[in-house]
Amino acid sequence: MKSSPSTPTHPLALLALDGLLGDEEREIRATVRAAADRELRPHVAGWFEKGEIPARELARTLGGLGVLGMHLEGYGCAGTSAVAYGLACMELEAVDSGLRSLVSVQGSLAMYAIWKHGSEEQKQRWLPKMAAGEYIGCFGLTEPDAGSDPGAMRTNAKRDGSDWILNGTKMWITNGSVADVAVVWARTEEGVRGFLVPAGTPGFSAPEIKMKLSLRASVTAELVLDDVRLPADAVLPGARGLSGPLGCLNEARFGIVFGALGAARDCLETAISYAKDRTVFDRSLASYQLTQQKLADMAVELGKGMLLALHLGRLKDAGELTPEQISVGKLNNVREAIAIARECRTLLGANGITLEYPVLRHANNLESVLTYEGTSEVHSLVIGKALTGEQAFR
Ligand code: TGC
Ligand code: FAD
Repeated sequence: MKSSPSTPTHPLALLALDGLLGDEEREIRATVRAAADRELRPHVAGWFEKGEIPARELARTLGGLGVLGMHLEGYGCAGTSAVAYGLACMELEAVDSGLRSLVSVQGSLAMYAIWKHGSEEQKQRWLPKMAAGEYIGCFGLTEPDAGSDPGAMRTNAKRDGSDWILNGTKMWITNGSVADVAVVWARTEEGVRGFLVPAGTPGFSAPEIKMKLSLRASVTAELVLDDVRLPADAVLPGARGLSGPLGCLNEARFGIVFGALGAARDCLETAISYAKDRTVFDRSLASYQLTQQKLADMAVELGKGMLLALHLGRLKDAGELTPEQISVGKLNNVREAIAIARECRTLLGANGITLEYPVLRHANNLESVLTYEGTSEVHSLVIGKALTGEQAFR
């Protein structure tokens, strides 16, 4: 005789992980989740289908919510813990990786670069309005022929009197065509340096990249710099060498460690609910052992990923997090999130391929997440170098 079903446990409640969060962290998470469910989730499938987002309106909404540069201190930023920032990323990515991308690039890349390396004047000029979502920023590191190896960049800046002249092309730049300011990394006689390029500067253009099958609810653009003349005060005074941009990547990669789990959680919640409702061969799909094996494996990976994210977050809040540890988190959590999204898709059968359900949208988005902010191969090599002391990049 079959026993009657008991009350289901949420996958993340299985390990009672909420007990590891502080009250303020739980409150921030609840606020972001409620706002995301109210203002973003109802529209996201439509944005994805059209391949268009109302970027300005979204930036203001996210600024109003306080998530833009939320882990930074001063200049209109909230100064929250790293864990709180991670949880916000998770809630945003539970809606769509593209929305978390907007926030990552604005707060952890463009704002962080200015906050960390900018002059006081640059910080006052850009940060408060970026925190409010009135200005949008982008971060141009990748080039058509220099992605995993940014040290091979060709974009260059040459001095002309006290001015700088920039030439080159950046590729795959999130927020690029809607940005008010682009943080552009260029080769100079003094090594790699960062420049603030305001939109509308003569010689600067940002054509949007279309026909994407992933991150369709996100703006991606090329940045073209054709003899762009910038004044002396456009350079970020605090950044010299490749460690400048790579240090910014640590911030955004950390957000992804949490964010990717949001997408995975949304897929798993959807799959569990679907499996309980769907009847196959006269019984609920959820009642079959093969289904439960899939769900159990996914819940275990989601819980392990969450433990890892929280551990890294606590290390970051203690000022002890290393780039190699971030690589462990980014590699594992994105790899598991994409595996979960793909497995959930199988449980939804044909319904899984539509935008009626979020799973294939998440899986497609996670293809980008697997590649950007350091590909899974790059993070494996970072970990391999830490383990052996030998670099295998070149
Ligand atoms: P290498 O010789 O190892 O290092 C050059 C200098 O940089 C320092 N460094 C770091 N500093 C801070 N944080 C890190 N994670 C760092 N990694 C290296 C290093 O100490 C050295 O400093 P110094 O003072 O001695 O000069 O550099 P390499 O050329 O061998 O490259 C290493 C490698 C492959 C790990 C690195 O280039 C890399 O991470 N490649 C991946 C590139 C990448 O992730 N690009 C992302 C672009 S932005 C983006 O994708 C945004 S997506 C949108 C979104 O986030 O939503
Ligand atoms: P490549 O570097 O050409 O890599 C191709 C393949 O080779 C990968 O599998 C890679 O892992 C592998 N590979 C590379 N080196 C090695 C090696 N040494 N050993 C073994 N295998 C190797 N960049 C920005 O600067 N700013 C942004 O805002 C931004 N937003 C993005 C948004 C989207 C939607 C996407 C898809 C990308 C974005 N990027 C951005 C670019 C992203 O960071 C790069 O795509 C990424 O760093 C990989 O570079 P690549 O695409 O040139 O691939």
